[in-house]
Amino acid sequence: MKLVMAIVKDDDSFNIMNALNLKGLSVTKLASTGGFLKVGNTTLICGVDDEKVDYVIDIIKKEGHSKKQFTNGVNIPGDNYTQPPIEVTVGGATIFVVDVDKFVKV
Ligand code: 2BA
Repeated sequence: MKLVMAIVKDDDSFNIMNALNLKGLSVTKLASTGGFLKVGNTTLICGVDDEKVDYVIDIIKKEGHSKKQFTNGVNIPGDNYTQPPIEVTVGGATIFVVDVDKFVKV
């Protein structure tokens, strides 16, 4: 068994969860925050049999869209300099697949 952990945009999380649920797959949504932009994003965790991992990734790929976003200007402490905003491309999704040693429901 594998745990698919996908960091997605908040805007895409509803559609991704719906698509997974419609295919009979369970998913849990965690509120998370990106370290670079320091804005909210969503981490979805989905435990699946090994042979379904690519299927899950395909669903996330289909429902997750990338978007361009600007960073906030950052004040550097002790410095009169504010780092100017830069444009970055966020998503569609950042996905980690990890081995599950044990899966129990009691
Ligand atoms: P953030 O850390 O807020 O990053 C948002 C976007 O900013 C990133 O999009 C990337 O385009 C850019 N970015 C991130 N770090 C950067 C840096 N040091 N210098 C320049 N640009 C940078 P994505 O790559 O699509 O990542 C979206 C979110 O996925 C990230 O939000 C973070 O929450 C998560 N993430 C991405 N890679 C990760 C990793 N290796 N480990 C853990 N979380 C990750």
